[in-house]
Amino acid sequence: MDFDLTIRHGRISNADATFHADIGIQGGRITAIAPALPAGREDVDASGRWVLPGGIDSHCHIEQLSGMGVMCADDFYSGTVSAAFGGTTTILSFAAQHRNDAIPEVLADYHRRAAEKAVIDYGFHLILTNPDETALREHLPQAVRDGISSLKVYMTYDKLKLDDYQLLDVMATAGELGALVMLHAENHDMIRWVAHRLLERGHTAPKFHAVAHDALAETEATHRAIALARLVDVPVLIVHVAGRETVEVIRAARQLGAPVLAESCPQYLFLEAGDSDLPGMEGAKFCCSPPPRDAASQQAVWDGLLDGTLGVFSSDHAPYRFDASGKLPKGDATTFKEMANGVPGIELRLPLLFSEGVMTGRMGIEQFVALTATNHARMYGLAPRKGSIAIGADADIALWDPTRVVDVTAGMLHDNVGYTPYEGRRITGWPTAVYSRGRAVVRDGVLLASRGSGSFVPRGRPEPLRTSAPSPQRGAFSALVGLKRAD
Ligand code: DUC
Ligand code: ZN
Ligand code: ZN
Ligand code: ZN
Repeated sequence: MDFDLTIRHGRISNADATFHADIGIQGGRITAIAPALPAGREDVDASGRWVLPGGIDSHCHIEQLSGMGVMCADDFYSGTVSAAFGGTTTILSFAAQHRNDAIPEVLADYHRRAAEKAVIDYGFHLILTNPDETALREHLPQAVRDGISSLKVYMTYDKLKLDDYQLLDVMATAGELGALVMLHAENHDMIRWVAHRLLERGHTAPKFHAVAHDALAETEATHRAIALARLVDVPVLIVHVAGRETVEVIRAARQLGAPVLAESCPQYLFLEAGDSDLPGMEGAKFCCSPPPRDAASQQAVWDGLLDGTLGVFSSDHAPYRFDASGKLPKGDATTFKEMANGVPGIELRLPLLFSEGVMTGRMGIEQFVALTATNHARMYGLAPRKGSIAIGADADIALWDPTRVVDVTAGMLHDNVGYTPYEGRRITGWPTAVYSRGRAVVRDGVLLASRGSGSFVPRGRPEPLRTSAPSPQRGAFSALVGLKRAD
């Protein structure tokens, strides 16, 4: 046994167990886990540290043009550096098709930019806005063969939205290909109608964003998305769940056996609609879609994460600077309808949940690992290579100091946003060393990895699509309408 790296005397937690052991790493992979391994060429003493699988952030926007044409503030360098400082070792960000873009070119462009800059491993979900025959019959199958086994579609935004007919086409095709469909579920016309009435009456301030995106718009669209998925019997994943009723709709559907998965994010636990009620444009720092809601919704999101209704906790990092290049295209004259949508969170995602979930006793460390790493790996086809500390897996590991207390300031973060909606918050527990495939990326607050040292991770079939047999009730229907599924 000749290890490149050993991490010894730590307390290891996976999604299913916690134990004391040493970890031996060779060639970027974990090759031994045992009580007393000999020291490797590099030997890390993890006494007093919690040794966890590196986080997987399966929802972040990096170096992406938004639907409204605004470029994110983080490129693949700052975005992945910031992720790594927060204990994350793999990101799945979006490769966005805008309506006239050819998908192969979109993907090639994201591949090129990420390969040059990323410091941790990455993959992409395709944002599909034009599901025509070529996209569905040629480009999507090719993308799946190339390891991009998930896509995101939108039910709102003029430039992104698909109608229900198109959503069914996408879901049916995804079922055939073994790709997972992620849905941004909000009712477009409800938002449009309310926003129009608000603006007509001069209600333009950031705080009206949450009024325009009423919780009912989210609940209705989620219910509809689930009905569409049940019709074609194809798993879907509802992203960024914010509202109490939405959690209830998803829980009820899952109890019926519907193939629905769901995600939530820090902003729905730690922010609320009232945070955007500030003088001037300040409130825009707290605006994302769907918007954070009220205390009852925060509690419902906690409950959903704890009972498995919400299986993944991602950042939805949508980084825009607080100026005309980002959040405020018209400066102080920007209406809530014109603001760039989204809040940063790629670096604080794990520390916030560690502090408020694990350190308060709300959630066990194993559930933390499941929600922040293991479930992402399973749902998005990264397992068994990523998401757990196991022999044969990539050595993507974070060492956490549960006693470290940090008071958050925007200045201490490594993104390129310039503000954080979590300014001033006290966090207990922090990742002090982060390894990606056995390379130290961050140690004691110092970046050790170089630009472009991260790699693209081709993904296999997401687990929900591997395990779900067609439901018997829908078998005859599927035959009649010619639904096929990947085998
Ligand atoms: N949807 C996202 O997924 N992220 C940011 C904003 C949005 O509408
Ligand atoms: Zn030991
Ligand atoms: Zn979205
Ligand atoms: Zn997003």
